[in-house]
Amino acid sequence: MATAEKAYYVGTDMNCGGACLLKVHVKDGVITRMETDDGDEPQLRNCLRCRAYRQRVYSPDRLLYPLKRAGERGEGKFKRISWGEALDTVASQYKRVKETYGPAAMIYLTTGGDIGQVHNTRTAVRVFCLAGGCTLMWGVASNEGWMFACQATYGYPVGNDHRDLPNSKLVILWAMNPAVIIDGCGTAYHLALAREKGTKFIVVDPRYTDTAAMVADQWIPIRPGTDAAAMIAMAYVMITEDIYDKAFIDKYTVGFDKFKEYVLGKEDGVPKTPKWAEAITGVPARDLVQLAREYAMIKPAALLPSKGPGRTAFGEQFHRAAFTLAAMTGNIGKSGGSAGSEITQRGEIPFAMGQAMKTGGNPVDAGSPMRKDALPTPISKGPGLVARLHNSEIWDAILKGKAGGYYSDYKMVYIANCNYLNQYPNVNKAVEAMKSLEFIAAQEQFMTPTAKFADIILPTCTFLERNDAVWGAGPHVAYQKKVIEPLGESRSHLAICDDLAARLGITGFNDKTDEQWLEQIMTPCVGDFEKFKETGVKKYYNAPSIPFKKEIGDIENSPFPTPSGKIEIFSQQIADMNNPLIPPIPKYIETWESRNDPLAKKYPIQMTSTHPKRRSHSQFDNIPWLREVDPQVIWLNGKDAKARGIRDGDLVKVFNERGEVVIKAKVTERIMPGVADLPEGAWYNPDKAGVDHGGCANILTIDKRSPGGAFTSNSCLVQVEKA
Ligand SMILES: Nc1nc2c(c(=O)[nH]1)N[C@H]1C(S)=C(S)[C@@H](COP(=O)(O)OP(=O)(O)OC[C@H]3O[C@@H](n4cnc5c(=O)[nH]c(N)nc54)[C@H](O)[C@@H]3O)O[C@H]1N2
Ligand SMILES: Nc1nc2c(c(=O)[nH]1)N[C@H]1C(S)=C(S)[C@@H](COP(=O)(O)OP(=O)(O)OC[C@H]3O[C@@H](n4cnc5c(=O)[nH]c(N)nc54)[C@H](O)[C@@H]3O)O[C@H]1N2
Ligand SMILES: [Mo]
Repeated sequence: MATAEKAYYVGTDMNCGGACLLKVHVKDGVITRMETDDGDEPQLRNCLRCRAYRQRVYSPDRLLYPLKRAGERGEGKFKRISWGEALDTVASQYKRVKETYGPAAMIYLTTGGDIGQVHNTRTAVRVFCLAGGCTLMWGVASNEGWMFACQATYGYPVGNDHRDLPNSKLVILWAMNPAVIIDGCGTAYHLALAREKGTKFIVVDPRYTDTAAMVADQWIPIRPGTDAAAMIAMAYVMITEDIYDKAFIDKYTVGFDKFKEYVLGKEDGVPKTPKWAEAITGVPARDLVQLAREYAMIKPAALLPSKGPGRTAFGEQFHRAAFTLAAMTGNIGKSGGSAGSEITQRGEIPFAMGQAMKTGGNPVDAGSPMRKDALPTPISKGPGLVARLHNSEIWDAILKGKAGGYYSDYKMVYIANCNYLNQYPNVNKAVEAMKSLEFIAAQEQFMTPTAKFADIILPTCTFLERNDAVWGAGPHVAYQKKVIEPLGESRSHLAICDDLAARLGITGFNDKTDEQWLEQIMTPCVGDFEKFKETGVKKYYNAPSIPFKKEIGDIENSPFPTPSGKIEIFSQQIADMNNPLIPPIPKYIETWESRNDPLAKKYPIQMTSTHPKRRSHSQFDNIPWLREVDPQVIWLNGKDAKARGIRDGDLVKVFNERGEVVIKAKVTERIMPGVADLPEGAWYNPDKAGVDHGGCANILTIDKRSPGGAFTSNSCLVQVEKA
């Protein structure tokens, strides 16, 4: 007998940082339609991606059965097998690799992925740690530069709470684009509230973003990778016009004098004037002067840097410079101000949400020394280990191993929750590396460009097919109800890991059901777990948290957790690294592949790869509704297009020494001349000659990390020609 349709509120989970709320209608075990939060304000409304999620769940391309490779790596030919055979193969390959080459020869590849408490990327880490160890990664693609800068300057990373934005008189969105980048559900809404209150908005970005269109009073286009120069010139204006907050600098910071010497040119003979910065950044000196004056004199003001400019060579310097300006204007620890952080504040939700099941120590990490170029702080302990591979260097490490100076030779990878080949730089090198491995296993929902290289594919279900919980920047926590049964034979992360653990001889891996875990984790934060399950969400209405309010309120008793106890504009810890490419004060260092690089003669266009509106990275690339809304194109300025005889909608070749992409051009004045943008995440789709027709940006990006660990995808020179 047919049952009535029911609707459930479900927190979402797909690597965009949103954790927004879906209203999912279900009838007879089938999702019939999807809406969004229509409950209490502030509503946690979904964007286009979540609203199209039904097409993702029921996509004809979903992987429903375990698969075994039946053709060449990358060819995409597979044969259906049983779960028993799939997991036996993975377990026996891990044991073989560990016994033959040592546990470091197995790399666990993952990105942040899901943010669920029970089903997440840490679950498989725990399996391999308990089974003898594996190589783990460092260098978070999102924001390693920011984290490095936070550790050095403040002692720990902390994000802003978007609910405080309407208290700002001036907001400088330094490449921040919350109208598209949901990272913190509700940020765009709070920008709109601020705008209504009369807050002034300035956007600094090579592109006129959707957010600029929504709120900006002024758009300042800037060349990629040059932001630190602009900020240092702003410091020059504030110092020479004597408009910075000296009392704040004296009380809360160390090392400003050394920075001042550099800014005024006493250190290197080059005064960092607005004219100096104009030549580097392309921003007229008068605009930099005005920006500096406004930021110094309109109070309180929030300079909000996004992660995008940090994803460049020497991206650490951008964040260190932003923090220094926040200190010079005395905006740290104050309502309406900002420490120059991202909008990621979930920290002061009044509960401690545990990580379901601790990871346990990794025997490979335990045997490893520290890198010389890591900060000796607790946060960097993992990333600082020599045994860890930087995300940008993974393909090189696989191809070269110990002979190339890496910690081990690498023979096997286990991939969960990421589309690694597509999402990390230098795809052509990735293809070569993946072909060279002895064994590859992938947990996937779709036949992604990465999954095509796997020997065994373990089909994973979506968040609508298992129980979990997520937290978000509302701030809120949301329940993820299993609204339908897993499709086909797909399974949840934890279910896969349970079976794999058993095959690897691990006892006591998991003694609870998903519900028991959730009850244990969630009860302390939501109180009534049953009610939480029923309503699907709990929103918190505590006062907005202000990063570093405690330290600024009482520095004597609440010092910053830095060696000096203060905000470190000069960092002795960095000085001790003795690396001129990681200077102890924020400096402008010209990036590789800048417009002055000799390579620019051949490849004169600076290419960025921004995060796309219609995808969360590569997720949703195959969803028809979304392809229609926002086709993959490369943005090109009219001046550059005209010089090349390219018209809007023409197919163009985008290439450099690493590879070639053929894609449609969008000719627009919304991007500055000399810069092109190919949004990241489109699926690699090569022809026989290896030319990509999918629009995958990482065909072109360089696999080289910044000295402090930043991902450098926005430092990339290309040439564009009519195809
Ligand atoms: N829709 C959507 N939202 C997402 C994601 C997604 O894939 N899709 N991914 C999520 C994740 S994991 C992350 S890490 C965040 C990323 O969030 P962001 O890093 O903020 O996003 P991006 O679009 O890469 O970059 C933001 C802006 O930086 C500009 N930009 C690039 N290089 C430079 C530069 O050198 N200088 C300056 N001034 N601007 C520059 C770009 O033009 C772009 O408008 O987004 C999250 N949210
Ligand atoms: N050129 C360039 N490259 C970039 C960036 C850039 O700005 N420019 N940004 C970088 C950044 S910040 C990031 S965070 C990375 C992201 O890189 P990835 O994390 O690799 O990107 P996703 O496309 O989100 O890949 C997630 C994959 O996991 C699969 N999956 C398996 N199990 C599950 C599950 O249970 N749930 C979900 N939701 N998915 C599952 C999905 O189907 C999908 O294929 O990309 C980086 N790459
Ligand atoms: Mo990210």
